[in-house]
Amino acid sequence: MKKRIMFMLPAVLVSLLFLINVQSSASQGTSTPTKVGKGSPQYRAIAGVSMGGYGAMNIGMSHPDTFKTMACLGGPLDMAYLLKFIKVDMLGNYDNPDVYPNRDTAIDMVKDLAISFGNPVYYNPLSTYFPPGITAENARQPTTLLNFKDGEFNPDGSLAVITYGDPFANDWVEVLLAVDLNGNEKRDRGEPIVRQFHEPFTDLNGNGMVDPGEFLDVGLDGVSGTGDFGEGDGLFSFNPNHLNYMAQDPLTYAETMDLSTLQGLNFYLDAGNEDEFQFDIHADNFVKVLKDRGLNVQIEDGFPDSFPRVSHFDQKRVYVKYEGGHVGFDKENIGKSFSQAKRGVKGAIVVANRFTTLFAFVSDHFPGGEYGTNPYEMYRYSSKMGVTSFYSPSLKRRMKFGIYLPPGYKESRSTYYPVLYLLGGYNMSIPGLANTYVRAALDTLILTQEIQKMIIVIPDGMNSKNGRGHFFVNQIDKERGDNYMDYVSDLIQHIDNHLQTK
Ligand SMILES: [Ca+2]
Ligand SMILES: [Ca+2]
Ligand SMILES: [Ca+2]
Ligand SMILES: [Ca+2]
Repeated sequence: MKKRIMFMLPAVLVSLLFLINVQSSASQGTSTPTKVGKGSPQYRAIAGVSMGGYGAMNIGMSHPDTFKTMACLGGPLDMAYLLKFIKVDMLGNYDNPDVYPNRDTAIDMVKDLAISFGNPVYYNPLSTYFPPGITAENARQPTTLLNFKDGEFNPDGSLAVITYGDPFANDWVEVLLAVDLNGNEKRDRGEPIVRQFHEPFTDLNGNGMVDPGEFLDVGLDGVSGTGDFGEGDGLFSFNPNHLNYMAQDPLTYAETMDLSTLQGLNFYLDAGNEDEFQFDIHADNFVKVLKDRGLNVQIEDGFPDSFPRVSHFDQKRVYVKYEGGHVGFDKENIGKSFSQAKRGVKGAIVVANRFTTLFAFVSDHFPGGEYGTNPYEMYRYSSKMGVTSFYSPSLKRRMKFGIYLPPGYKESRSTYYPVLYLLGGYNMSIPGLANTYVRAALDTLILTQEIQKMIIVIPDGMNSKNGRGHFFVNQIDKERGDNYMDYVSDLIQHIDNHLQTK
């Protein structure tokens, strides 16, 4: 059924349409749909890249009655591992960052994680955002905290602990504190970041867990006699903000979800074997949980077919490990990557492989469907791609979203389509996905019958209060954030109310 042809530039594509014998959809669109305008889980998919990959899996796995197919392209799936990464790899190696894309963005991400889930590094009973001793009044100016004890760097409290700017002096970090070793009231290279994720422990028996006798019951500050959070309670204590991370953890959903529900879900994952955020380890850990629960997962080293050919899988659960890092998304424009892939740009080909495989997996797991189009339909009832808006009752304001309607959509009011919700990466704009290049790629995939006709909806991944990513959660900090998971729910309702969804 599925033919293979090259991706072509849109103008070339149009002229070739008349030469290619394509299947007409006219005879397929007449069947009576069983469900109208309500949406049905087997005809809904949610997928995303990087931050949006997390959002897709977090929303999808917490709403298995809404989505049956979900996909994560190189995103966080294991929040415990994400916390470890922040503590050890990011903050523990602060002045030798190997973190893509740069320090500025990495710090913004920590801020946005703090807005979304609470500050991962410190516990402050007075604020989910600021470290202890810091308020909105002193966060954005030179502030020195005296007698701030820390078992790792300042056990007797004799050193000053300070606010600081990074990468520039006036670019206030707000959510982190540094130890001012040389007492000059600013952070110099090599001066450590205070990290109070949990009580000190040593994994003496090497089992990767905290066992009795392996931790010091001295509180999060790591110093005995201060009476801080967790001290002397007989338990291994960690920053209570971490509970908010673990409450929205795809890996925990996979561990705890009813087995028959989990079995019913279709998962597609990919990750680069050199991912700078180590999201490949997240995917490995997620797959291990699925396997531990007795579920088969097909694992591929590399894409079986490479752009312009498209990989297809019959299996319910697939994980593709591709060669490379957290590639492509610094461009923040997937459409341009499709364009570059046609010219043979190597990194862009990886991006194109990742998205064509995603689209094909989603399509192959929607039952039935309309494949193919024809020249008349593509002219008379051409596909649409654009950015529009709707009123979100949860956020009490109009919100943007991107939308793709397949060729032929406008031809009949009684033809119904499955929907893919596609969530972008951190700081990726809606037009980075909803643009003419992506539209041309989707049209071609439909024309060549690699994918069925579907509606694609692209929610807004930006927190309107700061113009940065929001992780598609109901953010814990209502002053700096908002209920973006509820926004996605509102959007689904809007789409089902106003579009011809299966
Ligand atoms: Ca200093
Ligand atoms: Ca242990
Ligand atoms: Ca203590
Ligand atoms: Ca304790």
